Amino acid sequence: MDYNPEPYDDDNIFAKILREEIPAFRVYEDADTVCFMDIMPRVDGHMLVIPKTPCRNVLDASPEQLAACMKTVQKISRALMGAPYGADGITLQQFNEGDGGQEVFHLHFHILPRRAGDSLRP
Ligand code: IU
Repeated sequence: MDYNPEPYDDDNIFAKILREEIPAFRVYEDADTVCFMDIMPRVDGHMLVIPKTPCRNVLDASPEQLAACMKTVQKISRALMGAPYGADGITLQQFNEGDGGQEVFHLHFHILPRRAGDSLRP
């Protein structure tokens, strides 16, 4: 089945964060991606990784955008597992389209550092 996404909306909140029109606590940045703290963390240390180029979600992404995001996701996740943060595990989440749970329509990956026995806040 064909996927015919809505056009990318340049006014979405993550596009504004990329343009630094609204603030975000950035923890990492490279040529292709930015990682920043989620404003409504579902666990302590909840972060988001986004591509710098326009992209609605995974369904809409190029292989290069996916590769760049996953490279950053892995880098940050490995760092969180190490000292000093010392997470016990990492949950990754990613949502596509409204019915798939997506609220902000710029591709993003949730990094949720986990502690033994914790649970995700709603
Ligand atoms: P989504 O369901 O994967 O699209 O969730 C969007 C996430 O973006 C959600 O976890 C929000 O807390 C988060 N967020 C943010 O970090 N900063 C913002 O200004 C807004 C949403 I609006």
